[in-house]
Amino acid sequence: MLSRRSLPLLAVAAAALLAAPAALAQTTLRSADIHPDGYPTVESVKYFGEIIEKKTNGKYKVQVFYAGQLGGEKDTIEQTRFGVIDLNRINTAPFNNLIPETAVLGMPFLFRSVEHMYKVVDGPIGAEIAKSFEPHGLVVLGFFDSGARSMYNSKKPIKTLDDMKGMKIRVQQSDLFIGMINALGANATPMPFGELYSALQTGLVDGAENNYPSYDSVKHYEVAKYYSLTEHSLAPEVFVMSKRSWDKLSADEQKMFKEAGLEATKKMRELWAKRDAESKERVIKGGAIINEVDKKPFIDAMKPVYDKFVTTDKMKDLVARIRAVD
Ligand code: GTR
Repeated sequence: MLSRRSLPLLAVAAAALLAAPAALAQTTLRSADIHPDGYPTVESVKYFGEIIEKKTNGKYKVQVFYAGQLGGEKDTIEQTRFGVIDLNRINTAPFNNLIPETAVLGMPFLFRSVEHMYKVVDGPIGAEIAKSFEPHGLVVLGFFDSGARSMYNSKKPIKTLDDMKGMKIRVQQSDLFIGMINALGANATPMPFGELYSALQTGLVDGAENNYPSYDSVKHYEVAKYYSLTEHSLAPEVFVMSKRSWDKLSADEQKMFKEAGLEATKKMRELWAKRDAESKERVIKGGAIINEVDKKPFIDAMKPVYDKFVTTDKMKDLVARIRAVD
């Protein structure tokens, strides 16, 4: 039976109920990726979302818009900076023109191995480069692996530097990548990844450069079967959050997001190693012809690229420090 004395208690309970929807209000964070569902980057950001949802008791959810549903990488950078997109998994290359420090990570033949790259991005240099995103409205939550980028084309195997002459090679929208390809004697054509299959098919370009999983996932090997192991750049992927969305989080939530970013990075690297091997097998089965390349002439041809793109003292210092990491 309700007594008079229970009434204030009921009022408190009713007020709590009314307040509850606001407290539990769910925010769905939108995340962009140009890769298809199932790709390691997409799966790792989904994993990030699962961690966040659990840790915030459902307050935040992440929805990954994969396969370029929100646009090409260059467009989504702008949308992320302005908070239209909350999260973005993207290669470091499309950031090069906006944030010069990121170009350091894509410099040709700079990293000696994937382990070297991990050591750099996981250490103080990575933290410093991550900081350079903030004045541009972005917070870095993790650097993901993107393997090594190699040349592929529809014409012939690239064995010597001479084979690059006159080739029309698609690159990411980054002056550094344009400079790299031109310095090899080819003609660089920047375009979004999503347009590349038909550009290869129609002969608008002869080739491109990428890792095995990207070459595989959108079946570029069907229209460009020569894959030559130049392994010229290890430019990693970066997982970023819009600073506008980040600033809406409490300090505790920001900590959770950073931790979840690290977990997603770990997950991505596991998934990547597996996918890299699977993709190599799949492209070979699909008709790709893979050849080794004597890298020395390619490395030598990159000297002017360093002179042209490593211009500030800060960048020179970063390159020297990266080389010194063992
Ligand atoms: C991939 C990378 C993408 C995109 C693509 C490209 O390796 O994962 O983010 O940069 O290359 O070449 O456009």
